[in-house]
Formats: sequence, C-alpha cells, structure tokens
Amino acid sequence: MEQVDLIWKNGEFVPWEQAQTHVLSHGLHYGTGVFEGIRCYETERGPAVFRHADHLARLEKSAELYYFELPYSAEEIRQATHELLVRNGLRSAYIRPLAYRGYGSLGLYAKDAPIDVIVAAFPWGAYLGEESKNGGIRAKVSSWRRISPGGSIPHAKASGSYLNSILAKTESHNAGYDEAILLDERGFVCEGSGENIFLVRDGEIVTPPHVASILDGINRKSVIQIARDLGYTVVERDVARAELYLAEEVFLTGTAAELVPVREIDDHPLGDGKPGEITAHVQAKFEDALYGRAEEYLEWLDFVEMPSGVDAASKVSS
Ligand code: PPE
Repeated sequence: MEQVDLIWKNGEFVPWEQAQTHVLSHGLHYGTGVFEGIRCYETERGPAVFRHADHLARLEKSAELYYFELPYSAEEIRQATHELLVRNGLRSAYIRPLAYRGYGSLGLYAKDAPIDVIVAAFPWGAYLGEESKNGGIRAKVSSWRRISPGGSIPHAKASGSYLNSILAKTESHNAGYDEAILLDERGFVCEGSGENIFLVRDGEIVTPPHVASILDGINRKSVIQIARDLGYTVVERDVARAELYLAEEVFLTGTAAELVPVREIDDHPLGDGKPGEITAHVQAKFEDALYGRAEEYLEWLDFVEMPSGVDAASKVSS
C-alpha cells in the first residue's frame, strides 16, 4: 500500500501512521462497518471524483440498512474528501470512506459503541492489473454462493459481507484464476467477488438484476447508460451459468477494477481470445467518461476544490 501524509478521521486530518483504532473496536470483532470505493481521476480540467454523490448516497443507504447513524452528512464527507486529496497532493487516487462501530462496548446490540468515520485516499493502480483492461482475465465460477438476501443484505456495502467475497476470491486465486464469479442462492449468475458482470449474447448486452443478490454498482449503472446511449440493447435478467460459456463476450465493472474483459471462464475461451468488439466499444466510452473526455457525462465528475476558508497552498504536500 502506498502511504500518503494524512487520513481524515472523525472530523480531523491525522498523520497516516496515527490513524489507528482500539483493538476492542466493535467493527473489528463483528464486521460492523460500511464503506465505499471511489476513484479520483486526473482530467484535463483537473482532478475529479467519479460519481462522488452517488457513492456517498450508497454509503448513507448501507449505513441505514445496518441502523448506523452517521455523525457526518454526505456533504461534510465530500468536502473532507476534497480537502484530503488537496492536502495529500493527490491528483488521482482510490478513495476509501469507512464508517464502523468503534470502541465502547462489545456484544451484538452495541448501541454504546460509537460510529467512527474515516476517509483515506491513496494511489491504487488497476485492481486486476493494468494489462487486464486490454488482455482480459481468466475467471472461475466459485463453489461459494453469494450471500443470500434471506440471511444478509447483498445491497449494502458492508465490511462483514466481504468475508463471503474473500472466500470466493481466495478459492479462485488458489486454483490459478484471476477472479471468481459467484452464483446467487438460486444458482443464477450474480457477480464477481468485487465487480458486477455483463455478457454479450446475440449482440445484446445482458446483466443480472437486483434480485440476483448483486451489489448495485455505480459503474454498472454508468455502463448500462453508456451502452444504451451507444445504441445497444441492455437487458437486466437472470443469467444461467451455461450462458457464461455461450456468451460472445463477458466483462466486469467496478471502481477498483474499472471495466475489464473476461477472456476465459472455467477454461472455456470466450470469443477469439481477444476482448470483444462491443466490450471494447463500451470500454472506450467508459474511460472517456472517467477521464472527463466525454462532454455528455461531465455531470458525473465532481471536480476537486479546496473547501472555502481553507488555505490550499500551505497544505499541499510535496
Ligand atoms: N460488487 C461487489 C461485491 C463489489 O465489491 C463492487 C465494488 C462492485 C460490485 C462494483 O461496484 P461499483 O464500484 O460501485 O461499480 N468493489 C469495491 C471494493 C473492491 C475491493 O477489493 O476492495 C471497489 O471496486 O472499490
């Protein structure tokens, strides 16, 4: 992990090494945290956070689903994030806000454990490797099913939910693959361990619906809109496992991974081994949107500004 100067914690900017928590913090024991993964890109008009408001709205919803009262508003977290980026001298970054139950009491009904909030921002390259965006990855359907909506909340981006993702990811890596694809409890295709999934079948783009226990990805939404604007038909419907092998093209979307083609699933090669034409078309437009090169999607960018009343020049680290 590439270290930077400061992390924002409970309203203050603290040095990276001092952003610590007590070992009896509730979140550490039970996974009681909600978080986001957001990216800031360097655009021609300056650094910009992609769909910042949408990510913070999802953070608020995840918090609400677990009965957390966030002590900061989305706008306060947004401003703190801008200031954090500027003070750390970051022009592009992965941004990780996290709200967790801190130190106060253990036990499952821990209303005395406060909600601590942090925002960290640091350099983080393409999650599945820079070459994955062109060359594609090899995926394996996991023996682990995605957490079910009857036992947990797939729609919340909650820390504890990721134990399920970690089992799937670890299994796929140990078996020599780059990523896991999880099925839902019904046996239909759900998503990657940290990405949503799209297939191309007969020229149509298909992606699993909300009832398939997906996390409602911000990039999923962006890609659906971009693909429709490019004239493709996008259908949200249940996807059978075998369709993964029958598809002309498959790709994954997520903040950390961005848009990554899948070139092989369960040792079935897809297409002619190169990223498909439709995937490449949508990916190019998606990257234009991330980097501020697409006028029509500029509204998705939250350009980084030092909040008023803060002296930027004195605080930018070298
Ligand atoms: N599903 C899961 C399970 C998931 O974790 C992510 C994001 C997505 C779908 C895509 O969501 P979105 O980023 O809003 O398009 N995963 C985050 C964490 C990955 C990690 O390894 O940590 C991310 O991409 O930041």
